[in-house]
Amino acid sequence: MELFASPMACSLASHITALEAGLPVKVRFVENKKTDDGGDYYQISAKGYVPALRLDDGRILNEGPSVLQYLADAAPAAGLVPAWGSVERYELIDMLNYLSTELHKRIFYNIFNPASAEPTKAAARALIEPTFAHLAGKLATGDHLVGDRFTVADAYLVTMLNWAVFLKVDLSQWPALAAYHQKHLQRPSVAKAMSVEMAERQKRAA
Ligand SMILES: N[C@@H](CCC(=O)N[C@@H](CS)C(=O)NCC(=O)O)C(=O)O
Repeated sequence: MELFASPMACSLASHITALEAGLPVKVRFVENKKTDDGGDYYQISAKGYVPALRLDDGRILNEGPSVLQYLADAAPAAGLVPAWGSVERYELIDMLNYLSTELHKRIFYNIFNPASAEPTKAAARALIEPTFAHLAGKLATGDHLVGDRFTVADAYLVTMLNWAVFLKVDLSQWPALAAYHQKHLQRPSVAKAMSVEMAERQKRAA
C-alpha cells in the first residue's frame, strides 16, 4: 500500500497508524499537487487532498476516517480500533466524525485557509475554547479518547494538537489536553512519523 501525505498535515494521523499497525505502507509525499516522482496528484486524488491510500489492487481511499480505519482493520492485533459491530466501534466513528468536522474543518481549516475572511478566522478561533474544553473533559479520566487504549482517534487528535501549537494556542489552559499531547508525543510511532515529516518540511524549506 502507498500513503500519499503532506508533512505534518492531517495525513500524519494515517502515517502514525501505519507504523502502529506495522504494515508495509510506503509513505509518498505530495507537494504542490505533484507526487514524489513528479506525477500529477490529481490522477490519484481527484479531490487533490491528502491522505490518499492506494490499496494493493489500485483502489484509492481518500478521506481520513476511512483511511485510518482501513489501516487499523488490516492489523487487528494492534487494537487500533474496536471490533466492527461493537458499540465501541460506533463511539470511535462518532469521535472521528467530531474530530473531522468540528475540529479539523470548522476550526483549523478556517484558520489556516489563506482565503478565509478575517471574521471567519475569528469565528473559528472562538470555537477553540469550547471544543478543546469538551475534549479535555473526555480526557479527564484517562489518556485515550475512546476506550482504554490508543486508537486511530488519538492519532488524529495528536496530529491536530500539533497545529494548535503551531498557532501558539497555549494548551496549558486545558491541563488534561496538554498532558495528553505531551504523553503521546513520546509514543514511538508518533515520534518516528513526526521526525520523518519534520525532516521533509526542513528539506523543503532549505
Ligand atoms: N475531507 C478530507 C479533507 C482532507 C484535508 O483537508 N487535507 C488537507 C491537509 S490536512 C489537504 O490536503 N489540503 C490541501 C488541499 O486541499 O489542497 C478528510 O477528512 O480527510
